[in-house]
Amino acid sequence: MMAEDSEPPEGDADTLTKTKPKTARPPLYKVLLLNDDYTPMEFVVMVLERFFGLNHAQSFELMLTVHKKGLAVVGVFSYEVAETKVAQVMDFARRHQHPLQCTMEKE
Ligand code: TYC
Repeated sequence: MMAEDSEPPEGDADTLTKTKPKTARPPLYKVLLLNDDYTPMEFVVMVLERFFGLNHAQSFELMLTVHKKGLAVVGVFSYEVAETKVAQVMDFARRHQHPLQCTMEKE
């Protein structure tokens, strides 16, 4: 067994051991919209347009995905932005007396 075999190739040692200065990225959070049997489709489309900046066609398509699949990720944000979006959706749904549910989870 030759000791050299387990050594880094000559000249590359520096590259292989140098620690790259890391810029810590803040964790991201997925905002999920859940399907239910009562919230009107048009209301969900309005929510997606209003709080997630999607156009009507995008909102309609995403609403249908939630309707068919049971839930979908409607956006990915920093913790604070995700928390705000969830609160805005939940408050808007509650004020209109719809049972629409919105949650967040770490990506
Ligand atoms: N399933 C609802 C209906 O048939 C529509 C709906 C879509 C509700 C998406 C919630 O997140 C939702 N009226």
